[in-house]
Amino acid sequence: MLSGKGFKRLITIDHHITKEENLHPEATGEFTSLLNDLTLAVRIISREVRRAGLNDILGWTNTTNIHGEIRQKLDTYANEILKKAMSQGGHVCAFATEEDDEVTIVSSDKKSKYIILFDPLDGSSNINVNITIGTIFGIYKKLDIDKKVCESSDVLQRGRNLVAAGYALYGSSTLLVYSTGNGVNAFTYDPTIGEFLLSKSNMKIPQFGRQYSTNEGNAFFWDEKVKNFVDYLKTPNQDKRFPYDLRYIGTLIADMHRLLNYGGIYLYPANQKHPHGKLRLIYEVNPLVYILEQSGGIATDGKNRILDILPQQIHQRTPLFMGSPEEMALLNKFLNNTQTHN
Ligand code: AFP
Repeated sequence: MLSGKGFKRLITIDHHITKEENLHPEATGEFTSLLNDLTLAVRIISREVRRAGLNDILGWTNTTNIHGEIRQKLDTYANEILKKAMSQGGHVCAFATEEDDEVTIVSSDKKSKYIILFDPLDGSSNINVNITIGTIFGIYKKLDIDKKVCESSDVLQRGRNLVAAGYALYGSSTLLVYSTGNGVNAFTYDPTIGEFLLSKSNMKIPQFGRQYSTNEGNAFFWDEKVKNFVDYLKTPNQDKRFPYDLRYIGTLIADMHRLLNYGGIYLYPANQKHPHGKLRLIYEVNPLVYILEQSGGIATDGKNRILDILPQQIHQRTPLFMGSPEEMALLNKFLNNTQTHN
Protein backbone atom coordinates (compact mmCIF):
# COMPACT_ATOMS: atom_id res chain seq x y z
CA MET A 1 0.00 0.00 0.00
CA LEU A 2 1.41 3.39 -0.97
CA SER A 3 2.10 5.47 2.13
CA GLY A 4 1.92 8.84 0.42
CA LYS A 5 5.39 9.76 1.71
CA GLY A 6 6.86 9.53 -1.82
CA PHE A 7 4.83 12.55 -2.87
CA LYS A 8 6.10 15.62 -1.02
CA ARG A 9 3.06 17.64 -2.02
CA LEU A 10 0.08 16.51 -4.01
CA ILE A 11 0.66 18.45 -7.20
CA THR A 12 -1.09 17.22 -10.33
CA ILE A 13 0.42 17.77 -13.74
CA ASP A 14 -2.48 20.03 -14.76
CA HIS A 15 -1.85 22.20 -11.70
CA HIS A 16 1.87 22.31 -12.50
CA ILE A 17 1.33 23.25 -16.15
CA THR A 18 -1.02 26.07 -15.15
CA LYS A 19 1.44 27.33 -12.54
CA GLU A 20 4.24 27.41 -15.13
CA GLU A 21 2.09 29.23 -17.67
CA ASN A 22 1.21 31.83 -15.04
CA LEU A 23 4.91 32.75 -14.93
CA HIS A 24 4.34 34.36 -18.34
CA PRO A 25 1.98 37.34 -18.02
CA GLU A 26 1.37 37.36 -21.79
CA ALA A 27 0.19 33.72 -21.75
CA THR A 28 -3.23 33.03 -23.22
CA GLY A 29 -3.88 29.57 -21.76
CA GLU A 30 -3.47 27.95 -25.20
CA PHE A 31 -0.22 26.27 -24.25
CA THR A 32 -1.80 24.86 -21.08
CA SER A 33 -4.67 23.51 -23.12
CA LEU A 34 -2.22 21.99 -25.63
CA LEU A 35 -0.29 20.18 -22.89
CA ASN A 36 -3.55 18.98 -21.37
CA ASP A 37 -4.53 17.42 -24.73
CA LEU A 38 -1.15 15.78 -24.83
CA THR A 39 -1.39 14.30 -21.36
CA LEU A 40 -4.86 12.99 -22.25
CA ALA A 41 -3.33 11.11 -25.21
CA VAL A 42 -0.61 9.71 -22.92
CA ARG A 43 -3.25 8.47 -20.44
CA ILE A 44 -5.09 6.67 -23.23
CA ILE A 45 -1.91 5.13 -24.69
CA SER A 46 -0.81 4.07 -21.20
CA ARG A 47 -4.16 2.32 -20.68
CA GLU A 48 -3.79 0.40 -23.93
CA VAL A 49 -0.16 -0.51 -23.22
CA ARG A 50 -1.20 -1.91 -19.84
CA ARG A 51 -3.93 -4.07 -21.45
CA ALA A 52 -1.99 -4.87 -24.59
CA GLY A 53 -1.67 -8.61 -24.02
CA LEU A 54 -5.38 -8.90 -23.30
CA ASN A 55 -7.09 -7.25 -26.21
CA ASP A 56 -5.32 -8.31 -29.40
CA ILE A 57 -3.35 -5.12 -29.79
CA LEU A 58 0.06 -6.79 -29.63
CA GLY A 59 1.78 -7.91 -32.80
CA TRP A 60 2.45 -6.59 -36.25
CA THR A 61 0.31 -4.83 -38.84
CA ASN A 62 0.76 -5.60 -42.53
CA THR A 63 2.28 -2.20 -43.25
CA THR A 64 5.75 -0.65 -43.04
CA ASN A 65 6.73 2.90 -42.11
CA ILE A 66 9.00 5.28 -44.03
CA HIS A 67 12.04 3.62 -42.41
CA GLY A 68 11.07 0.23 -43.85
CA GLU A 69 10.16 -1.10 -40.39
CA ILE A 70 7.02 -3.24 -40.06
CA ARG A 71 4.52 -1.30 -37.97
CA GLN A 72 3.37 -2.69 -34.67
CA LYS A 73 -0.36 -2.44 -33.92
CA LEU A 74 0.39 -0.40 -30.80
CA ASP A 75 2.61 1.99 -32.78
CA THR A 76 -0.22 2.70 -35.17
CA TYR A 77 -2.73 3.03 -32.34
CA ALA A 78 -0.54 5.47 -30.39
CA ASN A 79 0.08 7.51 -33.53
CA GLU A 80 -3.64 7.85 -34.25
CA ILE A 81 -4.52 8.79 -30.64
CA LEU A 82 -1.84 11.47 -30.52
CA LYS A 83 -2.89 12.92 -33.86
CA LYS A 84 -6.51 13.03 -32.77
CA ALA A 85 -5.74 14.61 -29.40
CA MET A 86 -3.38 17.18 -30.89
CA SER A 87 -5.74 18.21 -33.70
CA GLN A 88 -8.82 18.91 -31.61
CA GLY A 89 -7.84 22.01 -29.63
CA GLY A 90 -7.13 24.37 -32.55
CA HIS A 91 -3.66 25.26 -31.25
CA VAL A 92 -1.58 23.05 -33.53
CA CYS A 93 -0.80 24.06 -37.09
CA ALA A 94 1.28 21.02 -38.05
CA PHE A 95 2.76 17.83 -36.78
CA ALA A 96 5.35 15.32 -37.89
CA THR A 97 5.68 11.85 -36.48
CA GLU A 98 7.99 8.89 -36.87
CA GLU A 99 5.15 6.87 -38.35
CA ASP A 100 4.05 9.26 -41.13
CA ASP A 101 6.03 9.88 -44.31
CA GLU A 102 5.06 13.54 -44.56
CA VAL A 103 4.27 16.50 -42.31
CA THR A 104 0.53 16.89 -41.61
CA ILE A 105 -0.84 20.41 -41.78
CA VAL A 106 -3.60 20.48 -39.20
CA SER A 107 -4.87 24.04 -39.45
CA SER A 108 -4.28 27.21 -41.43
CA ASP A 109 -5.84 29.40 -38.79
CA LYS A 110 -3.55 32.17 -37.55
CA LYS A 111 -4.41 31.20 -33.98
CA SER A 112 -2.88 27.74 -34.49
CA LYS A 113 0.72 28.54 -33.68
CA TYR A 114 2.28 25.33 -32.38
CA ILE A 115 4.12 22.55 -34.18
CA ILE A 116 4.31 19.14 -32.51
CA LEU A 117 6.81 16.44 -33.31
CA PHE A 118 6.47 13.02 -31.79
CA ASP A 119 7.58 9.44 -31.73
CA PRO A 120 4.33 7.79 -30.64
CA LEU A 121 5.95 4.60 -29.33
CA ASP A 122 9.69 4.49 -29.00
CA GLY A 123 11.24 1.05 -28.58
CA SER A 124 8.91 -0.91 -30.88
CA SER A 125 11.08 -4.01 -30.81
CA ASN A 126 10.43 -4.22 -27.05
CA ILE A 127 6.62 -4.01 -27.27
CA ASN A 128 5.88 -7.70 -27.65
CA VAL A 129 8.16 -8.74 -24.78
CA ASN A 130 6.80 -6.39 -22.11
CA ILE A 131 9.89 -4.21 -21.86
CA THR A 132 9.64 -0.49 -21.24
CA ILE A 133 8.51 1.63 -24.18
CA GLY A 134 7.46 5.26 -24.32
CA THR A 135 6.25 8.35 -26.16
CA ILE A 136 8.48 11.32 -27.02
CA PHE A 137 7.24 14.81 -27.94
CA GLY A 138 8.71 18.19 -28.81
CA ILE A 139 6.80 21.47 -29.25
CA TYR A 140 7.83 24.51 -31.32
CA LYS A 141 6.15 27.79 -32.12
CA LYS A 142 5.67 29.00 -35.71
CA LEU A 143 8.64 31.19 -36.66
CA ASP A 144 6.32 33.99 -37.76
CA ILE A 145 3.09 33.79 -35.81
CA ASP A 146 1.39 36.25 -38.15
CA LYS A 147 1.68 33.78 -41.01
CA LYS A 148 -1.26 31.44 -41.45
CA VAL A 149 0.06 28.13 -42.72
CA CYS A 150 3.12 26.38 -41.33
CA GLU A 151 6.02 26.03 -43.71
CA SER A 152 8.79 23.48 -43.80
CA SER A 153 11.08 25.93 -41.97
CA ASP A 154 8.58 25.91 -39.07
CA VAL A 155 8.83 22.14 -38.77
CA LEU A 156 12.56 21.93 -39.40
CA GLN A 157 13.73 24.17 -36.57
CA ARG A 158 16.85 23.74 -34.48
CA GLY A 159 16.29 21.87 -31.24
CA ARG A 160 17.30 24.95 -29.27
CA ASN A 161 14.02 26.60 -30.39
CA LEU A 162 11.89 24.02 -28.59
CA VAL A 163 9.39 25.65 -26.24
CA ALA A 164 8.67 22.37 -24.45
CA ALA A 165 9.55 18.73 -24.69
CA GLY A 166 8.97 15.57 -22.76
CA TYR A 167 8.46 11.86 -22.69
CA ALA A 168 6.16 9.28 -21.19
CA LEU A 169 7.62 5.99 -20.03
CA TYR A 170 5.37 2.95 -19.82
CA GLY A 171 7.50 1.02 -17.34
CA SER A 172 6.89 -0.36 -13.86
CA SER A 173 4.64 2.69 -13.59
CA THR A 174 3.73 5.31 -16.18
CA LEU A 175 5.92 8.36 -15.78
CA LEU A 176 5.71 11.67 -17.60
CA VAL A 177 8.81 13.83 -17.66
CA TYR A 178 8.64 17.28 -19.22
CA SER A 179 10.25 20.68 -19.35
CA THR A 180 9.19 24.08 -20.62
CA GLY A 181 12.66 25.49 -20.07
CA ASN A 182 12.31 25.91 -16.29
CA GLY A 183 13.93 22.66 -15.19
CA VAL A 184 12.80 19.08 -15.48
CA ASN A 185 9.94 17.55 -13.52
CA ALA A 186 8.62 13.99 -13.39
CA PHE A 187 5.04 12.92 -12.70
CA THR A 188 3.90 9.40 -11.82
CA TYR A 189 0.51 8.26 -13.05
CA ASP A 190 -1.96 7.02 -10.47
CA PRO A 191 -4.48 5.01 -12.52
CA THR A 192 -6.96 4.82 -9.66
CA ILE A 193 -7.54 8.57 -9.70
CA GLY A 194 -6.50 9.16 -13.33
CA GLU A 195 -3.92 11.79 -12.38
CA PHE A 196 -0.21 12.38 -12.89
CA LEU A 197 1.29 13.45 -9.55
CA LEU A 198 4.60 15.26 -9.18
CA SER A 199 7.15 12.68 -8.01
CA LYS A 200 10.51 14.36 -8.77
CA SER A 201 11.08 18.07 -9.20
CA ASN A 202 13.99 19.92 -10.73
CA MET A 203 15.82 16.76 -11.81
CA LYS A 204 19.60 17.07 -12.25
CA ILE A 205 21.86 14.58 -13.96
CA PRO A 206 24.84 13.58 -11.74
CA GLN A 207 28.18 15.22 -12.68
CA PHE A 208 29.45 11.72 -13.49
CA GLY A 209 28.23 8.14 -13.30
CA ARG A 210 29.77 4.72 -13.69
CA GLN A 211 27.62 3.29 -16.47
CA TYR A 212 27.77 3.43 -20.25
CA SER A 213 24.94 2.56 -22.55
CA THR A 214 25.30 1.54 -26.19
CA ASN A 215 24.50 -1.19 -28.69
CA GLU A 216 27.95 -2.70 -28.43
CA GLY A 217 27.03 -5.29 -31.06
CA ASN A 218 27.92 -2.53 -33.54
CA ALA A 219 31.43 -2.01 -32.09
CA PHE A 220 33.10 -3.72 -35.04
CA PHE A 221 31.78 -0.94 -37.30
CA TRP A 222 32.69 1.98 -35.01
CA ASP A 223 35.39 4.55 -35.59
CA GLU A 224 38.69 3.66 -33.80
CA LYS A 225 38.42 6.66 -31.45
CA VAL A 226 35.01 5.56 -30.21
CA LYS A 227 36.23 1.96 -29.78
CA ASN A 228 39.19 3.29 -27.84
CA PHE A 229 36.99 5.39 -25.56
CA VAL A 230 34.66 2.49 -24.75
CA ASP A 231 37.64 0.17 -24.13
CA TYR A 232 38.99 2.76 -21.71
CA LEU A 233 35.69 2.79 -19.78
CA LYS A 234 35.87 -1.00 -19.50
CA THR A 235 39.44 -1.13 -18.18
CA PRO A 236 40.19 -0.97 -14.43
CA ASN A 237 42.53 1.84 -13.29
CA GLN A 238 43.32 3.61 -10.00
CA ASP A 239 39.99 5.38 -10.15
CA LYS A 240 37.44 3.11 -8.42
CA ARG A 241 34.81 4.25 -10.95
CA PHE A 242 36.45 1.99 -13.57
CA PRO A 243 35.52 -0.40 -15.10
CA TYR A 244 32.10 1.02 -15.98
CA ASP A 245 28.96 -1.13 -16.03
CA LEU A 246 27.14 -1.60 -19.33
CA ARG A 247 23.38 -1.02 -19.31
CA TYR A 248 21.37 -1.08 -22.56
CA ILE A 249 17.63 -1.52 -22.97
CA GLY A 250 17.26 -0.64 -26.65
CA THR A 251 14.44 1.82 -25.97
CA LEU A 252 16.09 5.21 -26.27
CA ILE A 253 13.79 6.92 -23.73
CA ALA A 254 14.37 4.21 -21.13
CA ASP A 255 18.14 4.39 -21.64
CA MET A 256 17.96 8.18 -21.44
CA HIS A 257 15.83 8.11 -18.28
CA ARG A 258 18.33 5.84 -16.54
CA LEU A 259 21.12 8.16 -17.68
CA LEU A 260 19.27 11.17 -16.28
CA ASN A 261 18.97 9.46 -12.90
CA TYR A 262 22.35 7.72 -12.57
CA GLY A 263 24.66 9.72 -14.86
CA GLY A 264 27.32 8.30 -17.19
CA ILE A 265 27.14 8.24 -20.97
CA TYR A 266 24.90 7.01 -23.81
CA LEU A 267 26.29 6.62 -27.31
CA TYR A 268 24.86 5.66 -30.67
CA PRO A 269 27.68 6.62 -33.04
CA ALA A 270 27.59 6.57 -36.80
CA ASN A 271 28.86 3.25 -38.08
CA GLN A 272 29.30 1.53 -41.40
CA LYS A 273 25.72 0.17 -41.16
CA HIS A 274 24.32 3.62 -40.28
CA PRO A 275 26.77 6.17 -41.72
CA HIS A 276 24.61 9.10 -40.51
CA GLY A 277 23.70 7.48 -37.19
CA LYS A 278 20.52 5.55 -36.54
CA LEU A 279 18.45 7.75 -34.25
CA ARG A 280 15.99 10.25 -35.67
CA LEU A 281 16.92 13.87 -35.00
CA ILE A 282 13.74 15.89 -34.80
CA TYR A 283 11.18 13.73 -32.99
CA GLU A 284 13.44 11.31 -31.10
CA VAL A 285 16.75 12.94 -30.24
CA ASN A 286 16.02 16.69 -29.97
CA PRO A 287 13.24 16.45 -27.34
CA LEU A 288 15.33 14.10 -25.17
CA VAL A 289 18.41 16.27 -25.49
CA TYR A 290 16.37 19.34 -24.56
CA ILE A 291 15.39 17.56 -21.32
CA LEU A 292 18.96 16.37 -20.78
CA GLU A 293 20.41 19.88 -21.19
CA GLN A 294 17.76 21.27 -18.84
CA SER A 295 19.02 18.78 -16.26
CA GLY A 296 22.68 19.82 -16.72
CA GLY A 297 23.76 17.17 -19.26
CA ILE A 298 25.55 17.57 -22.61
CA ALA A 299 24.81 16.08 -26.04
CA THR A 300 26.65 16.20 -29.36
CA ASP A 301 26.82 14.34 -32.66
CA GLY A 302 30.56 13.93 -32.02
CA LYS A 303 31.32 17.47 -33.26
CA ASN A 304 28.33 19.76 -32.87
CA ARG A 305 25.87 20.44 -30.08
CA ILE A 306 22.78 18.46 -31.05
CA LEU A 307 20.37 21.35 -30.38
CA ASP A 308 22.30 23.58 -32.84
CA ILE A 309 21.83 21.27 -35.83
CA LEU A 310 19.53 22.71 -38.52
CA PRO A 311 17.46 19.75 -39.78
CA GLN A 312 17.14 19.33 -43.53
CA GLN A 313 14.34 16.78 -43.54
CA ILE A 314 11.87 15.32 -41.07
CA HIS A 315 13.26 11.79 -40.92
CA GLN A 316 16.90 12.86 -40.69
CA ARG A 317 19.16 10.70 -38.56
CA THR A 318 22.05 11.71 -36.34
CA PRO A 319 24.88 10.13 -34.37
CA LEU A 320 24.34 10.75 -30.66
CA PHE A 321 26.65 11.06 -27.66
CA MET A 322 24.98 12.30 -24.49
CA GLY A 323 25.67 12.22 -20.80
CA SER A 324 27.09 13.72 -17.65
CA PRO A 325 29.59 16.59 -17.97
CA GLU A 326 32.58 14.45 -16.86
CA GLU A 327 32.04 11.56 -19.27
CA MET A 328 31.33 13.95 -22.14
CA ALA A 329 34.60 15.80 -21.40
CA LEU A 330 36.46 12.49 -21.39
CA LEU A 331 34.82 11.45 -24.67
CA ASN A 332 35.91 14.73 -26.27
CA LYS A 333 39.52 14.03 -25.35
CA PHE A 334 39.32 10.74 -27.24
CA LEU A 335 37.52 12.27 -30.22
CA ASN A 336 40.09 15.10 -30.39
CA ASN A 337 43.03 12.71 -29.97
CA THR A 338 44.24 14.33 -26.75
CA GLN A 339 43.79 11.04 -24.91
CA THR A 340 44.18 7.46 -26.13
CA HIS A 341 44.02 4.04 -24.62
CA ASN A 342 46.04 1.02 -25.68
P1 AFP B 1 11.58 2.85 -32.63
O1 AFP B 1 11.21 1.62 -31.94
O2 AFP B 1 10.74 3.98 -32.23
O3 AFP B 1 11.66 2.66 -34.10
O4 AFP B 1 13.04 3.28 -32.15
C1 AFP B 1 14.00 2.37 -31.82
C2 AFP B 1 15.28 3.10 -31.55
O5 AFP B 1 15.35 4.25 -32.32
C3 AFP B 1 15.50 3.49 -30.08
O6 AFP B 1 14.42 3.52 -29.26
C4 AFP B 1 16.47 2.46 -29.59
O7 AFP B 1 17.24 2.81 -28.51
C5 AFP B 1 17.26 2.16 -30.80
O8 AFP B 1 16.38 2.32 -31.90
C6 AFP B 1 17.80 0.80 -30.70
O9 AFP B 1 18.55 0.53 -31.81
P2 AFP B 1 19.37 -0.81 -31.87
O10 AFP B 1 18.35 -1.89 -31.95
O11 AFP B 1 20.18 -0.66 -33.12
O12 AFP B 1 20.22 -0.87 -30.66
